[in-house]
Amino acid sequence: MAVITLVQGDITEQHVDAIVNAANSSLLGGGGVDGAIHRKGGKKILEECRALRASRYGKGLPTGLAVPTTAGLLPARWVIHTVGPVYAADEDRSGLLESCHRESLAVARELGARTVAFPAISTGVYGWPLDSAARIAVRAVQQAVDKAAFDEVRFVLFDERAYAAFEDALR
Ligand code: AR6
Repeated sequence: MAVITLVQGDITEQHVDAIVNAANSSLLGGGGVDGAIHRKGGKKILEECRALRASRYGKGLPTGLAVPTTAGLLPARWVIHTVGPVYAADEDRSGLLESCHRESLAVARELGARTVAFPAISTGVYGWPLDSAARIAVRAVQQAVDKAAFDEVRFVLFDERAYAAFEDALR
C-alpha cells in the first residue's frame, strides 16, 4: 500500500529510490532544488542530462514531462527530472502541474522505484502560490499513485510554511 507522507527537510538527503527534481527545460541545472541536486549529486547527473539533450530532448524537456537519470553521489538511486509550469494568474496551468506528478510517478514505476520523494514543484522560482500548488500536487499523486507499485510517496518541504500548506492539502 502506497502511503503519502510529508517531511520538512532537504530532498537531497532523502534515502528513497527516486527523488524528483524541479528542473527547467534545459536540463542543465539552475537554482533552488535543481541547483542543490546537481551540486550534491556531482557531475554524473549533468553528464546524463547533456546526453539526453544530445539525443531524445534536443529542444529540451517539455513542461509537464519527466525523465530519469542516475542520482550520482546522492543517497537515492535515481533523479527524475520534471519541468513544472511557471505560474500565471491569467491562465490555468494546473493541468501541467498535475502532469509533472503523474509523469514522474509513471517514470518511477518503469524504473521499479518503490519509494519516491517530491519537492514542492513550481513553488519557488516559478512562483506558484503554495496552497494552490499543494492541493494540486496532493490530488495528482492521490489519483496517479499505483498502490501496488509504490510503498511510499513522500513530499519533502523545505520550510515550515510549505509543510503547513501540504499538511492542509492532505487533510
Ligand atoms: N529540498 C527540498 N526543497 C527545496 C530545496 C531542497 N534542497 N531547495 C529549495 N526547495 P524551486 P521551481 C524548495 O525554485 O519553482 C530552478 O532554477 C523551495 O523552497 O527549486 O519549480 C530550476 O532550474 C520551493 O518551495 O523550483 C528552474 O529554472 C520548491 O523547492 C526553476 O528553478 C521549488 O522551488 C524551477 O522553479
